[in-house]
Amino acid sequence: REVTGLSLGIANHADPAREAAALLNASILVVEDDPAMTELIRSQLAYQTGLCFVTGDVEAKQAVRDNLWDLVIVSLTLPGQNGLRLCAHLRSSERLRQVPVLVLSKVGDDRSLLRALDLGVNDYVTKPPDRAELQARVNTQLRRKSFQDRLRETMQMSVEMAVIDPLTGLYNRRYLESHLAGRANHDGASPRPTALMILDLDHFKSINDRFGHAAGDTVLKQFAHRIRLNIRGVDLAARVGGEEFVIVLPETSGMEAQMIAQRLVRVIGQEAFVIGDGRELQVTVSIGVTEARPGEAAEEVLQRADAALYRAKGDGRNRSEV
Ligand code: GH3
Ligand code: MG
Ligand code: MG
Ligand code: MG
Repeated sequence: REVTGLSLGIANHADPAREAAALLNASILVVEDDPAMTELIRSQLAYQTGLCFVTGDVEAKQAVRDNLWDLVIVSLTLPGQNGLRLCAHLRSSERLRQVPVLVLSKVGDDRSLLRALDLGVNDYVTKPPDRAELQARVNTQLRRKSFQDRLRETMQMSVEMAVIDPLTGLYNRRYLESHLAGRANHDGASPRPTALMILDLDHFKSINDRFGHAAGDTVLKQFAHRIRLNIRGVDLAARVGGEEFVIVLPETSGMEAQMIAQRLVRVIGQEAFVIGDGRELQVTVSIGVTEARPGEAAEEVLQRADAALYRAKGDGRNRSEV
């Protein structure tokens, strides 16, 4: 197997069944207005399960808007310049550029073909297509598309792995730090303050000691879930340590954040956590809240929140302090 630097990560995820399916169950849009040519292509690509035919550029534009195709085959002999115009449309957005385009060109019409290639279409076949050639060119495009889809997924996965805590699905400490560093530059932009809170589960060590580490992990997951359900979409929640979390609340004062934190304390403490086998367990959290001052370094803000958390612990836990 060929292993290049780029394909290394993807090669690990290579899946022959997926490969084969990509070549046979592709969604292919054919834009052709000549009925005889349509029938010929239909028979030559009969082994493909996802063929769809339209006769004009208007239907084609709608089809590519509504679906992400694996391949679009465009006849350059549509009336007027509609074939070329469609090719231009298919290269006009980031989303559409993911879809390979194969054009069917008339023998002798080199002008249209050159313009299509110039627009960025991926390949061409002259009409009437030769069965083996059409199949080979279609397969080549589908194989490349499948590889690129896999590459995109892999890259997206590694980006996520770099910033997401796998246990809870919340952001990790690294992401929080870069977010806070970036936020400092925007401070002057908003007249409203930003609040920050640190949450630390109470006596979490004893949960592990009594019920085991797996139960502790279950609690952490459910805790994160409850937190996420009770904050806004614009708030950023991160797991920054074993049982320590930070929430950044844009456009929120320290007073408002304190009310939110008190609600979170209730949301965690009110209802028991289920840790498997129907066992239930009471969990509480302590929270330190602070308001970020304009231009203040993230480190100072975190330290002030941590001091408030320390007081909340000292005052008996299961509470929030500013
Ligand atoms: P306090 O109320 O003062 O915060 O008490 P605590 O027991 O929560 O504090 P401490 O910091 O002493 O203990 C935290 C415990 O969290 C220790 C460690 O075993 C546990 N822990 C850290 N990371 C994980 C994890 O990923 N999973 C589980 N299950 N436990 C973890
Ligand atoms: Mg702790
Ligand atoms: Mg602790
Ligand atoms: Mg703790």
